[in-house]
Amino acid sequence: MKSLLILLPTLNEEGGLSKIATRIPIENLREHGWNPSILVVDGDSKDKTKQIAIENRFKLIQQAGKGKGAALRSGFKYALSQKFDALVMLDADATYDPGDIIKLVAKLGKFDVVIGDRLNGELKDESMGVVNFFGNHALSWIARTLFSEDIGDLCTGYWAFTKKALSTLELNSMSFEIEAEMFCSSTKNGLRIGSVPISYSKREGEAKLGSLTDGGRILRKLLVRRLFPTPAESKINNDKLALGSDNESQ
Ligand SMILES: Nc1nc2c(ncn2[C@@H]2O[C@H](COP(=O)(O)OP(=O)(O)O)[C@@H](O)[C@H]2O)c(=O)[nH]1
Ligand SMILES: [Mg+2]
Repeated sequence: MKSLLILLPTLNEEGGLSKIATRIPIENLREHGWNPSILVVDGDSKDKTKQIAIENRFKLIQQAGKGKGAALRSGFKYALSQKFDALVMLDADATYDPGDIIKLVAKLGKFDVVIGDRLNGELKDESMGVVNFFGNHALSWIARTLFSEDIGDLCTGYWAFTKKALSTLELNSMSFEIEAEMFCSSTKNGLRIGSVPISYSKREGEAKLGSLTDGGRILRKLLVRRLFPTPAESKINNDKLALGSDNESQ
């Protein structure tokens, strides 16, 4: 049996987390040879998010620093200190279908990294506003052009990595530009990137991403990584990234 770590970044995501908690296809994954465990990396939520994680017996750690990028990097660092064969990350706002985890991990091996592609998948009603729709297409096109690498949906929050692939990533993003940087670093390290079409639904709760500000940050990250493929020192010291010692549950 291979082990799979499922990483969920959360910031005040009680509605989304409680919805997806019951939908993670634990049995189906086991039937496909994967033994899953679930890791919630929280940004100090003030609602019931942490309680829901604990009730569901998920591993809960507190992120270092602030922002989704910092949270994912905390989660990756924790993951790399553990024994596992692959990692899947997805947003906890119930926009992504946890059932699609099966489709992503099925392609690992042939690929080092697999993304869930919303733009070539099924966008459900009210899942993505017009600005975000065009912004996501434009940023993905810019990424393909700058890096000569096929990527259908740069800003997707659904990614799967082999442990080896994850260990090669060099990241210093603090916020929503993290996925763009994951793409740039994967390309730089010669990782094979595959994709599967997925569905995308209306989120539960409030969005944290601001379309224009964060779109600008993502574009800037693509340009900076094209010129400087390796990140300069991060704003948060790698040693300070959480390993879950103080805030862990379970
Ligand atoms: N731990 C943590 N999670 C965050 C933070 N900001 C956003 N998230 C989570 O990242 C995911 C994506 O955020 P969301 O607002 O839906 O942005 P979008 O999907 O890119 O529009 C959700 O699960 C959020 O709860 C943060 O600062 N810390
Ligand atoms: Mg979202």
